[in-house]
Amino acid sequence: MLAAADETRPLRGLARIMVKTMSAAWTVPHFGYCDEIEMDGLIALRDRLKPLAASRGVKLSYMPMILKATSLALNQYPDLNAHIAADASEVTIRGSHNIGVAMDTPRGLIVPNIKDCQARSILEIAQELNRLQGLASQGKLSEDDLAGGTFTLSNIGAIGGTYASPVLFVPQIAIGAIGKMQRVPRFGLVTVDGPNGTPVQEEQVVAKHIMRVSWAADHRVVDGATMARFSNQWKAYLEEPMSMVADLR
Ligand code: CAO
Repeated sequence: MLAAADETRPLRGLARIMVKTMSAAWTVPHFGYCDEIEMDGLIALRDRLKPLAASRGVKLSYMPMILKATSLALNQYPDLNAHIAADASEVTIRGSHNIGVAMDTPRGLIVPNIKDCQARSILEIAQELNRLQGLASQGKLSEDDLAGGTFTLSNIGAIGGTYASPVLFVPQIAIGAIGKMQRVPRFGLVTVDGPNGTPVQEEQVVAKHIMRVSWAADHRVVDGATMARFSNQWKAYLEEPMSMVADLR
């Protein structure tokens, strides 16, 4: 078969914006940090909340709960919800948690943000995510939907893959990429009958739902220890979702 003719395409519109933003991001010294999260508790919570969400006309994926956990963790690590000045002379800690969600659309990558996640319930976040997803798929997001993001999550696992190396969305200083949730073997404690018929706990290989997260942060202003502590808190919320209730305001 003959090779097809070469084709040169101009980079315009969203593609042009991606050239500019990603080139700017690559000048920032950043570091990566990964961890894995056991999602069985969150799966059970979503199963319970899904009918309630549906009765209010809301489609509930895992993202709204992940976004709420992010906002609750940012309450404890507010320095990560920040913008850095172009000349790196100052950092502005942002009061609102306007968390961007990277979206794969027919026109390319676009990152609208959910305003004030700190003040929204999980179902309100879900409702807003539904709205943004609907507009993004039709190419109808407003400038306001796209402006003012303070932190970003990219659920690349919705398409596939476990780890990623996300690129900062400057002037934001941190971003997280979420991998595909998978059922995999892990060690866990199982209750079995002991010698006298009394229940005892035994370590066995058990099935767990695992989701990986890959964070990237601007190493000029964020140190690895802060990112690790933030990630630990975020992981704790997702693995024990009832703990989110304790910190809701
Ligand atoms: N692991 C397992 N299942 C996942 C998943 C994951 N990481 N992410 C989504 N799913 C599931 C959802 O729970 C949903 O299942 P149900 O039908 O049972 O509810 C289904 O897949 C479809 O989810 P969705 O994609 O419609 O919704 P979402 O809220 O999870 O994600 C969005 C929304 C916009 C983040 C996603 O659609 C998307 O566009 N992801 C791609 C992001 C991207 O391109 N990042 C790269 C940026 S750098 O170039």
